Amino acid sequence: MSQKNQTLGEFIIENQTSFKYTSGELSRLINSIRLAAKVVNHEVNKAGLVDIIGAYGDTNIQGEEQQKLDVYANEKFIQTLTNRNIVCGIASEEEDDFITINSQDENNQNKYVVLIDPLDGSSNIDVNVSVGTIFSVYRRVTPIGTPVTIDDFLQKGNQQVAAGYIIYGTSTMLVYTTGVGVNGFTLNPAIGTFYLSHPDMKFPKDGKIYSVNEGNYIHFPQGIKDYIKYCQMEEGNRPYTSRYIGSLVSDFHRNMIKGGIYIYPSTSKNPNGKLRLLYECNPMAFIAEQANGKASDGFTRILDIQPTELHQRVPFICGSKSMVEKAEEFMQQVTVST
Ligand code: AHM
Ligand code: MG
Repeated sequence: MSQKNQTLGEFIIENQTSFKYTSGELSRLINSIRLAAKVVNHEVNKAGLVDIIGAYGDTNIQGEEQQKLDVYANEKFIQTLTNRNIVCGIASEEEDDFITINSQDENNQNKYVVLIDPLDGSSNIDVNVSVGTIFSVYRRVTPIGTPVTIDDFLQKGNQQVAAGYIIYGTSTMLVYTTGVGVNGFTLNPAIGTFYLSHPDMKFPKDGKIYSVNEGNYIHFPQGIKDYIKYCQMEEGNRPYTSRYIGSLVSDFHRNMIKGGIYIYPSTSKNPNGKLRLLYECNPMAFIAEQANGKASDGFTRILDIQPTELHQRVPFICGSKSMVEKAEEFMQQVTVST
């Protein structure tokens, strides 16, 4: 029986039998993420003290400038995941192509692939605002013992076996699901241990917070413009409150606790929005659904979208179920009437 103040290590051991593929492998995988999270957390917390922030002088595949801590986090997560003979492939926001891992185990039994955004919202680092790590885990679909292929990564989100995020905020938390609810663990930095602080997290069915970059308003689809106006209208429990950190993990986390909706829609400039399906939207959608929330692109459930590319983008509407359904209604009304 999970209880508050249980350590993450204890929780993993106690709950590994509830995972449908009962083996210790997934537990070891979560354990390695826990370790990398602590290492990255240590570095993120030092960001203001040492000369580690600032541009690294390189650009990633999306043409965005990488920050030093992005590179650091990417290396640490890859290193930690590679060292444990569990993962056979990794895809990362910071890597153009997926990485094949040759197991040191001579039978090469590694079954899992991990997709990761090592440091999301990294433009927030140099102004001391929360950033996060997002991860998504699948079982490979190609035969065990052979090198991974792109098919192992281009799986629908509904095939995820685990997903989670780490939020480096006022405190550091690891929140994850293996398909049986969502649990949140807070790091006690004095002793380096994560404790279960938020058992069985759930989105309130409805909420009062909407999170969207309204600076892009004129480029939004009509359905989203109409929904935003609806949020602002004085009626019932509205107007809602607008809160946008610009760090998906932090905006999502707050909305899950308080009730709210996060929107990154398509825009006239970026028809598929900004966020990446495989290592941003799918893991957040899996967590949202496991917490009674909902995630869609306005028309289709995020978890049912067939990916076609590693770094694919998708419009993203995610949060309290009633709010997402309302936003979808507005999107679909416009399609019907045009
Ligand atoms: P990143 O992966 O380059 O950090 O971009 C993802 C981030 C999200 O965390 C955040 O919600 C969004 O980009 C903010 O974008 P914008 O500044 O366009 O509103
Ligand atoms: Mg990102």
